[in-house]
Amino acid sequence: MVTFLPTRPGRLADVPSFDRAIGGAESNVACMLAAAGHRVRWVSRVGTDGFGDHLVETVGSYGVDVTRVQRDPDRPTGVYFRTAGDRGTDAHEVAYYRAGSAASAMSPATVDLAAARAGRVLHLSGITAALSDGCRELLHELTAPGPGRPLVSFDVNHRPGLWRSPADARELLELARRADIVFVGADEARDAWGLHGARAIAEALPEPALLVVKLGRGGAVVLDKEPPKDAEDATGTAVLVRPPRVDVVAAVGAGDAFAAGFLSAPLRGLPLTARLRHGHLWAAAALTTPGDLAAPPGRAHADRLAAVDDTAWG
Ligand code: KDG
Repeated sequence: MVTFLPTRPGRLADVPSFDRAIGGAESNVACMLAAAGHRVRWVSRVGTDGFGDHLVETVGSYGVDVTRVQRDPDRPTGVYFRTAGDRGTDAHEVAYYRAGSAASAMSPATVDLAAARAGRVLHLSGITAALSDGCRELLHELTAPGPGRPLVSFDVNHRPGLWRSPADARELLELARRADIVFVGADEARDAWGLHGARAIAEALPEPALLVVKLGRGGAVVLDKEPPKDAEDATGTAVLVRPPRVDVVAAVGAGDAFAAGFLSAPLRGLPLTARLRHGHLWAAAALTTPGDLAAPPGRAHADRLAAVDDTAWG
């Protein structure tokens, strides 16, 4: 999706001009993982308009395989405008122009399912499920159990502005239950599902092997239901890591960056604590950037920071 970032703070009604950038939860994750050296494919649908060209070219310039991005001659590329939140808060206004967008025409019938399933990890977002009935069916298809299914990573990404009814939050819960790795903010679990705290979320989501609950400035906790594979995490099925302190410029995109950092670490065989630390470090890069998408920290630098002893991590 093309994102329009405000050139100055203030209400949407007052901001006079916007700068074009790119956003979109899955493409943000894809770009960061590719920038960090992983092989990544983005499967999506954009218009044949200039915004579609811009997206394909920009996402591709990060090293993401965009050859399976479809171009829809009849529907426009989705766009959204947002305001800048007050520094240090996530309060901002959003105006979506994506009803009837090219991406909303994705469905099990239009998407190349084999291309989507080809990687080791398939990362999906609840935002896509909210775009149309076809998109919702697509996510059900991709999360359905069956032979050849890659590891499914699902970021709940509850966006009340996109859903048509509050009951749609149930849909997110159902999709999350079918995933192997789930990312959810404690605040969105409270708002969408009325669940308070990591324990309640874990009880409502017993199926995923890995459940990552983000607690804002309190850090993130990962609940691992698989048997421990390494000495560091051998004693616990729950690991909490607090984030480093940063001066927040804009919080949008931090969740995607966290997911990308967390996913990057197991692809390199790193243990749970390191996964959370990488998630926080990548999120810090996004938190200190005005746009939705940030460059991930360099691998050597991130590894050095992730390896410092526990006291430095709160
Ligand atoms: O997580 C960041 C995304 O929310 C942002 O880039 C845009 O995908 C987006 C959305 O629909 O809010």
